[in-house]
Order: sequence, then structure tokens, then C-alpha cells
Amino acid sequence: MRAVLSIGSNMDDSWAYLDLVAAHFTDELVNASGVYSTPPWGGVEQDDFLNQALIVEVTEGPLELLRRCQALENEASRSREVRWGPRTLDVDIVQLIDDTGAEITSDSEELTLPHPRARERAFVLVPWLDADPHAKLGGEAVVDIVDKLDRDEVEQIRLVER
Ligand code: A4P
Ligand code: MG
Repeated sequence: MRAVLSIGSNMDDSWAYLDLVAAHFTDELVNASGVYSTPPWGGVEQDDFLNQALIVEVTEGPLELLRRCQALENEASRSREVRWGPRTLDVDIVQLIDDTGAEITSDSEELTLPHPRARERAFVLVPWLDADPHAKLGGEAVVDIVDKLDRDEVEQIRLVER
């Protein structure tokens, strides 16, 4: 099963939290995007985020992968206070592709796939395209989905160096 993960941080040592996730998935990593600085999405006033996309190939099922993502958030001392608010580390599963190449869908509250807000979020899609320029979401090329987003929002997603 192939997974697209969107990871983000805007508290404490954000680079270190992103590194923690990449290190955890080293043996399963297919590709990683660059790291992007992104303005906060969702209306809560807070610092800019660092966001990155990771593409990983894993052998376990969707819920086991979700548990691993949550364990990484806990390792980063993640507390959940404000929805869409500041966080040390957020690890979201954007998309899962099964071994036949089909997109896995799920509409439970615990795991919604593909991620329900991914297509509205330049901070998810721009890094994803960096990691996989041919990416598709719900049968549509991600590059075309990005084209339909607000131009200013897309231009504010900036590749950064450490
Ligand atoms: N859950 C359901 N589907 C999924 C999935 N596909 N991947 C459930 C991961 N988790 C999924 O998530 C709440 C619940 O979602 C979990 O219990 C899980 O079972 P959470 O991480 O505990 O809470 P949250 O992250 O505060 O809420 P939410 O709605 O997931 O927030 P988002 O959508 O993750 O947004 N702006 C920028 N620029 N960059 C960011 O990274 N992130 C957020 C958080 C807001 N604004 C941002 C960024
Ligand atoms: Mg989340």
C-alpha cells in the first residue's frame, strides 16, 4: 500500500519534528518533498507552518498506519487544544493507494480517505506535487486541482532551506 502523508509543524523546533517523521519512515520512503513555509490555514492566528509531503510504501493496513502517525505526534509531545491551532507535529494521511493502484476510500470519523480537506489546501498539494508531479486525487491530476486554487494562496507556499 502506498501512502501520501502531509506533515506539518509550527511550534518549537519544527525542523526536528519533520526529521523525526522522515527518520521513522526511512526504510519505507519512496520520496520526500522539500520543506515549505506556509501561512496558517483555517482562520486561527498563529505562526507560519513548515509543511512537507512524504510518499511511503508500507505493508500494514490503513488503521495501523494511522496509529503509527499518531504515535509520532505523541512522540513530539503533541497536545490537541485548538482545532486548526498551533501544533508541534501533525501527521495526516492524505491518500492511500492499494497494490492494484486503486485509491482506498474510507468515510469513518477515525479515518477519512482521501483526506477530506486536502483538495482545498495549497499547503498539502504543493508539497505533494513536489514529491510526485504525476499525482492524482480522485482521478484528477493534482496539478489541475492546484490550478483552481486561489493564486495568492498557492504563491505563499515557499520552498525553504534549513
Ligand atoms: N482522522 C480522520 N481522517 C484522518 C486522516 N486521513 N489522517 C482523524 C489523519 N487523521 C485522520 O485529528 C483529528 C482526528 O482526525 C484524529 O483523531 C484522526 O483519527 P487531529 O490531528 O487530532 O486534530 P487536528 O489536526 O487538530 O484537526 P484536523 O481537523 O485534523 O486538523 P487538520 O485538518 O490536520 O489541520 N495550516 C498550515 N499552513 N499548515 C498546516 O499543517 N494544519 C492544520 C491542522 C491547520 N492549519 C494548517 C495546518
Ligand atoms: Mg491532523
